[in-house]
Amino acid sequence: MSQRTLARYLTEEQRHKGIITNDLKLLLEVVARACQAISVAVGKGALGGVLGEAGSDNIQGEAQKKLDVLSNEILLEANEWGGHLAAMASEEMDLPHLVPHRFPKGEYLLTFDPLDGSSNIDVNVSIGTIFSVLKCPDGADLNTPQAAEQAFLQPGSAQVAAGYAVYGPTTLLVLSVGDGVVVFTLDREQGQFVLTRENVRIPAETNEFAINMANRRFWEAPLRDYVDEMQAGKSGSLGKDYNMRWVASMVADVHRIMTRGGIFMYPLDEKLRAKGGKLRLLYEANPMAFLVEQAGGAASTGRQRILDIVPERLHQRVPVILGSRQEVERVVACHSP
Ligand code: AHM
Ligand code: MG
Repeated sequence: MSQRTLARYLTEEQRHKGIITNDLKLLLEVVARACQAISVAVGKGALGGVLGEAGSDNIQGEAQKKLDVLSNEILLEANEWGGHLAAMASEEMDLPHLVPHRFPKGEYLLTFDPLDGSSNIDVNVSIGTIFSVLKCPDGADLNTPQAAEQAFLQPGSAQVAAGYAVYGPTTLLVLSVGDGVVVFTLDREQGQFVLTRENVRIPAETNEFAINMANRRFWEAPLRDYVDEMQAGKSGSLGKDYNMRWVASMVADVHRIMTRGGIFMYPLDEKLRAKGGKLRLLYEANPMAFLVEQAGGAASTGRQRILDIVPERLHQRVPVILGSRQEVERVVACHSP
């Protein structure tokens, strides 16, 4: 049988299941092309002059890397002319980016973290792009970037598609249009994404956890209790040993969980209390929670299902605990009074 490319997968989803519209198909193909372009830039590294600091800060007060800025520009330019979008929002921009008047407007909203895992760019460790697609509400005010922010403030359960690209030894695109999770591998010679895994399922049980242990002294007591139990291993109440991994690129840590299970945690801690968490709801937590649930896993703040949160701000942050269902349920149980 011939290879199933991304274009073919999307066409078949549309034809047989009627899940996606023409515009959504176009949008996802354009996002995938942008990820290919980012993958090329990432692959050139020092030879392409793309490593190092950009010399600017984003809205979150984080120093931007050259690749953060370049990836953001690639996604904006690729998506603004196609007529499928009403507006875009990104980790790297204070306010939404409106589709310029010279182009037609469509019915979708796109949010993205153009280059996730920025601290790993210069050390040649896997990084990625995370994106989420929402429907633009009828009658939304898109006259100014400030007014447009309101249209994005929808719970993650309203996402119509979400995905991430991982720029690692291979470039992968992991996607859900609400019909399970599929994985495409970039065929660099042919320049297209080819379906290499279908019906991704996250095992319900695991013995692997991912958390930045350096923050342990700042965690809340329930989280500390939960991690202590895992560290006690065979000699503790769980009766099994656990292993720990922390790449510090959410895309890579989540992809490991998509491949062999595990639990990923960026919890609330004393340092982060005023901000609400480290990871951003609209373009990190929500798309990853959508994908993880579509693969049979769970995603919670510890106290609430992530996809149920009604956002109050574009760059809102949340605690994130996601992965193998049984482990996430145990963390939630630790947080219950
Ligand atoms: P970024 O989007 O600016 O790269 O930040 C998000 C990243 C996640 O990919 C990762 O899980 C986390 O920050 C790592 O944080 P830390 O360096 O505190 O371990
Ligand atoms: Mg990020």
